[in-house]
Amino acid sequence: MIEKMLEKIKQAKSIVIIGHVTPDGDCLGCQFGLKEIIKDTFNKKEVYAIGEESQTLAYMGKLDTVSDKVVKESLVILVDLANMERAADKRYNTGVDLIKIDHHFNSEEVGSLCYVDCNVSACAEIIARIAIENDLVVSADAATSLLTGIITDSGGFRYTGVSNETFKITAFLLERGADIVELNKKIAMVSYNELKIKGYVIENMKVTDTGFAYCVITKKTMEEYHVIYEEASNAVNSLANIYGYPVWALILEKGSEYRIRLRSNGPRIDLLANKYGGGGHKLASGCRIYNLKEVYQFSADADEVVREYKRKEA
Ligand SMILES: [Mn+2]
Repeated sequence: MIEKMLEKIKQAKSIVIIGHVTPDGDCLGCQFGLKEIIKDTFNKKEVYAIGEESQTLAYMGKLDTVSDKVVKESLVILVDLANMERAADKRYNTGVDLIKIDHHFNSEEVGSLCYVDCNVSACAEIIARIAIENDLVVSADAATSLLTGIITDSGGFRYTGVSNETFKITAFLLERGADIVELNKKIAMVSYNELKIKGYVIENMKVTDTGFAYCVITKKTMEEYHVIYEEASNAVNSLANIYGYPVWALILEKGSEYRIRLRSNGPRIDLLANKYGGGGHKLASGCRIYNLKEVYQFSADADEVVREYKRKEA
């Protein structure tokens, strides 16, 4: 499959790389990293990374803007994108050909080639592995982008999916010039307002009887704390690792709905997310509800997941 993929890349007149909406470090890391690798390996190939920017990850670079005509003439590569409704550019289907590289559980199968490996910590790990195995050119910038993906998606080498392979790949990226100390510094930086909203989350968290911890952040609260949606949503892990509360979530108002960022260090919660029209990984998923009344039902369902888990554990 990888050989075919590289052949398609080689043959393509131009390439457009698309990730998901509200991009994280892995999404943008894959977009910038893959773009750089293709440009450096296949001389003079036109490669564009398009989609949504992230204010908090702006140090990674600027995305491109392309006309409909360019997309139509291009091979489109999707990265770190499980469900097509989350595609950061809706023109993904208008290209000459479509391929996909992803690491999400329940990743939608699309395109003429769809390479999904859910055993890795980050999509960036797959791209780095392809580069290593096929002797593609990986510059220091590309290595930095891919390592950003690995570090952010693995929570600093702490989450499921981290393996000896992850460290071998990381060693390779360091050899190629990625500066892990600098990178960790950048990733760890928070704004004053971001820290304050974390305080709000801890102060205003609710818990259910059995062990689900959550906090609702409305648009009004975001305004009061002068944070944008991304900054507020980064506070999800302020509720992580509390004894007795293996499942936690942030419920954030966005537009006319509420996005739920659901996390676990025990029971799998992707099925719960599925029930609410979302999905993701076994221990990190997302879904949405449409009004605050639904919070009661959602927390009751999450509580039930924890109850079942604790019953089995006992
Ligand atoms: Mn990812």
